[in-house]
Amino acid sequence: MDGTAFLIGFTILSLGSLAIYATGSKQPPSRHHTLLHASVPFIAATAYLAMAFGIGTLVKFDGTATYFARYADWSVTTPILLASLVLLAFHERGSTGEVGGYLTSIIVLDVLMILTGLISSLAAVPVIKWVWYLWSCVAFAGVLYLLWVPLRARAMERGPALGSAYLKNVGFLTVVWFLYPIVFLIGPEGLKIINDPTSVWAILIMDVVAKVVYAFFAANNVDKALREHEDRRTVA
Ligand code: RET
Repeated sequence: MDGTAFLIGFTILSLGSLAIYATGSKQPPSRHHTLLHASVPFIAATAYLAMAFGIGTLVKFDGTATYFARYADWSVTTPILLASLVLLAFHERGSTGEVGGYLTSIIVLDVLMILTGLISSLAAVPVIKWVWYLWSCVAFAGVLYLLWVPLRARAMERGPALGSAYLKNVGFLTVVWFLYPIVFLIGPEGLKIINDPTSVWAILIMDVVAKVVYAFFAANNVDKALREHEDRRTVA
């Protein structure tokens, strides 16, 4: 794989990080969302730079590559994206025990999903590969359950404006995140239906959507909801 795609990824993601920070709210109560969302493409840009230089790239016996930098990126950035949603669901409410409990559970499941996906990518024996792939999908199901059931209920309790922003953000995130196990499944780490360059370009587009496009979409929904939420509080 030549480094062009990785360098393009590095450029888009680093400029994306700057743009998210420059245009995002710097005032409470949504400043932390800006910081969290700006840090995600910054971390990913670092991983793309490493991949462009071949750092952390392992070519296995069957000739396929595992990009360790990609898994390192995901194991840090996906928890940040989830933390932002948990904080939105509890916006300025919730005991530290409850918020901390949800944050810990969802991050543990998410990191397990990424690490077991990495093990699946490295496994040479097909049965072992698919057992780890399925185990990663179980962790993914746990993440989706927490987002769609208890956390959605908490967000809805915060009123219609915040509830609807939470739903829009979780809906977007769920659709994009579903593409990752599909590309893994059909890519060189799985059934080898698509080759390495195709899978690298597909993941690059998905990363830009999941980290940069999502950040603008989420910030727009959160800012609008917070304005409505504050207006309602002032009238009441
Ligand atoms: C793997 C392979 C094994 C099965 C599953 C996976 C899920 C990966 C996901 C990754 C999301 C990454 C994002 C990065 C951007 O910040 C590890 C591909 C379920 C959901 C959103």
